[in-house]
Amino acid sequence: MIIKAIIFDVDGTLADTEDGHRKSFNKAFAESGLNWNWDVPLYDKLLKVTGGKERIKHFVKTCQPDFNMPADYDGFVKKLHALKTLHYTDMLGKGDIPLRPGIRQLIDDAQRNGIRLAIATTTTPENVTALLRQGFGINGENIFEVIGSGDIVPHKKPAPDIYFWVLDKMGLPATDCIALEDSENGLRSSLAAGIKTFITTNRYTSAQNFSGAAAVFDDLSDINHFYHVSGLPQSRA
Ligand code: XBP
Ligand code: MG
Repeated sequence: MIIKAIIFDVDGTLADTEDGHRKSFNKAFAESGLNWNWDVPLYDKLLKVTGGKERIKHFVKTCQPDFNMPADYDGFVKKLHALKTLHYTDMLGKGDIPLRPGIRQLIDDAQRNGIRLAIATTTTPENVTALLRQGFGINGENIFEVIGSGDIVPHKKPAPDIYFWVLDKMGLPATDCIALEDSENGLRSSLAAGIKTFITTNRYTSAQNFSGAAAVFDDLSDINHFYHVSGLPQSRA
């Protein structure tokens, strides 16, 4: 297989973002007068639901049986989530969440080798923009020829929709691409789209089930090992 494109997940893959998301949710709850607090063990469980708005609704359903739902519940969740996004992008803008080891090098090498780059994520588009600008500079978004994010597809990961959307925009078959993911939900999504997938784990995902992955790594700090295992060309001088 000659790899023509790499499709990247964002949260947990490009950067270790989930704790930043968690703290931003908590800030939005406090500012909205809600006494909800998502600690690490709870967030670990809530992460099985992808998408922030969907996660808030799942939390209300499973952990807040006495919550007095406002008449416009969807509007309430949307507003709460928009506040969370403000806090999260502010955190990214301050440079509090760096890229994970090896990511910068992988992207530089891929560009040098003519490998196409794309993103497939469930996170909100503003979050992707803020992360890419912080991690790769003001033109960070231009590195990726296709960015699939947020509510652009009807079903978020583990459904394959976002990967199908990205493949369609790139005009490539799944067999020409590899995906890089950090979570079981992400892996189920990319595999269901027929894409060979590599995993880098983090504190929230390391105990998850990665059956079907091409290989699992702690991170990409040994980038040449990753190139060897994945079949990507080695760095050029
Ligand atoms: C991770 C997610 C996201 C973030 C929160 O997705 O599930 O929902 O936790 O982001 P991925 P939002 O790893 O596919 O990027 O609050 O913007 O949804
Ligand atoms: Mg992820």
